[in-house]
Amino acid sequence: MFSVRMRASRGGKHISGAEKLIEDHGIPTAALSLIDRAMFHERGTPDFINISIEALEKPIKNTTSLPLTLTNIDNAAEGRAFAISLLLNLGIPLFCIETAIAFLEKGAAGGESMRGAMIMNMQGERLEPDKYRGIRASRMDITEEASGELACAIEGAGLTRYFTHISEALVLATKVASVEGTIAELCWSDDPSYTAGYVASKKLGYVRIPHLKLEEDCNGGRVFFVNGIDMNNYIHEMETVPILVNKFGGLKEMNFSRYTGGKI
Ligand code: PML
Ligand code: MG
Repeated sequence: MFSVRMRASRGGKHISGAEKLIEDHGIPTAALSLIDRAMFHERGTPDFINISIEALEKPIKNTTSLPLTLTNIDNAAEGRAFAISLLLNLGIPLFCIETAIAFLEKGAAGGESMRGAMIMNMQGERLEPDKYRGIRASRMDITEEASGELACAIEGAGLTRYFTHISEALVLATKVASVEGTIAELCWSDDPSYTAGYVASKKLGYVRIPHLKLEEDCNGGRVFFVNGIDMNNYIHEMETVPILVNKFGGLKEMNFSRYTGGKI
């Protein structure tokens, strides 16, 4: 198995990144499709594209994805309030949540979106060694079979056009939640036309929130809330231990009443 990874930037600023785990015969197709993604991205045309192709040295862990919960929240204010309530429920102090949200809002890489993620402890401190790059969860993918299960499930919910975003985010969140010391992840997209994000954790699964920011906003990203980690081990596992989602963890839907904000 090989890891094929792409990252694209312009003037040093992050545009996009994506990756696959693939057998050797699939490398050319995978690399071409990643170059295509890099070239035609709504965040801009890159002046730098890096493609890395590496044989995996470590054994691949097979895993079931986090269960996917869909919510019908239809505006960013309610989306943020719901995300905060989920994170509080997971025991993360409000101060940390608000600090993390403020960074994501203004661009955690000194006013720009980060390539990777912030790591935040329960004191609201950012622990990632490189505050510009962040930590990039890496070396992960989903099998054709699990991908088919996910596609079927979200088709029923009318979300097929968002398949790539959802699938890649679900795989990444599954890996992040599996690493010892992760309490939760909060993410919303940095693509200006894509307002969705999620709160994910081992305990609650992947809770998709269709609106966590306003359209046209280019700032977004990820924060991993952690407790009691050994930083070197944490980063090592997040960035290098390969994980393959070979089963979809199932779909739930959560409906909110538009008028009360309460769950119905
Ligand atoms: C991204 O693609 O930039 C992150 C997307 C997060 C939300 C994915 C979804 O569930 O729609
Ligand atoms: Mg993006």
